[in-house]
Amino acid sequence: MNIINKLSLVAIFATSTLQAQDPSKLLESMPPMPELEVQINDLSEKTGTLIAKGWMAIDEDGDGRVPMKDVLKSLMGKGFARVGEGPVPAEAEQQGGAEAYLKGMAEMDKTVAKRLKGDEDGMLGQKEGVELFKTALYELVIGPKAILDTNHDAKLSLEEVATSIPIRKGETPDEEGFTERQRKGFARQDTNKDGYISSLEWLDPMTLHFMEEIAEILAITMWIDTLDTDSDGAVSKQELATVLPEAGDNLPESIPLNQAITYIRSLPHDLHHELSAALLPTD
Ligand SMILES: [Ca+2]
Ligand SMILES: [Ca+2]
Ligand SMILES: [Ca+2]
Ligand SMILES: [Ca+2]
Repeated sequence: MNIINKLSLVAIFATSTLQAQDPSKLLESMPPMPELEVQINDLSEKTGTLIAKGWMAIDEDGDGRVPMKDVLKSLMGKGFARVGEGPVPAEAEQQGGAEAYLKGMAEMDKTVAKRLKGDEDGMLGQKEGVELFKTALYELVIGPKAILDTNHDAKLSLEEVATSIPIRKGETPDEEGFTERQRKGFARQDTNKDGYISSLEWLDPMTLHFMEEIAEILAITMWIDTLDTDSDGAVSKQELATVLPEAGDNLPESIPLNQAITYIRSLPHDLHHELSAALLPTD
């Protein structure tokens, strides 16, 4: 995913106006969407479980539940929700956006932290992980689409989508009243080209990918200190290579634990998968 898209997604996270709304209320006026619900449940189960596996890094008694405040403490000790120092993706550098990128990531972390909700005892477990992801999915992915569906038929027409892509200065609408940008924005989401963005197409793959990436990075960050076998406060290239023997030059010289999340974010995404497979508990 290119960095501009990533930053615009960060902006969506930081400015979501839906946070205070109950997403289920939003969908009450819609026809039932069983296929969409199945997809939402599957995605929430998969990604929510991944987040929860991260939390289990501090589950000393192994009962599958950990205090929310300890999760936050562990993450913040590794640079979470602070403007990081460390490597920045090449695209962000090239576009002069290193500072904006690091600030954007810190803002995004803060919105994730606000969404963390423990149970009545302030504990987090698999259930809370799934809930966290499902709520975020409704708020950030489904909700904004549902708002556009003014005739409540669970699909979006070009007219409905165009209202979210206002005409800019210098743009000339065609004879039907749509700009090229509106048509392109619509076409990108109408993946089966039937002229509507149906409810299953509301699950924008780019946003989903981004949300899964956030979950995976958080989970890895929770576990990363288990690789610091000599306890010097950093994970050296050699220590990393014990679980990623094939990665070679893709590995950083060292990951300082107090900035770990920034370093982990900068790794190529296939290394995230390899790291989470090596570090996280298996089912
Ligand atoms: Ca526990
Ligand atoms: Ca509609
Ligand atoms: Ca379609
Ligand atoms: Ca070390």
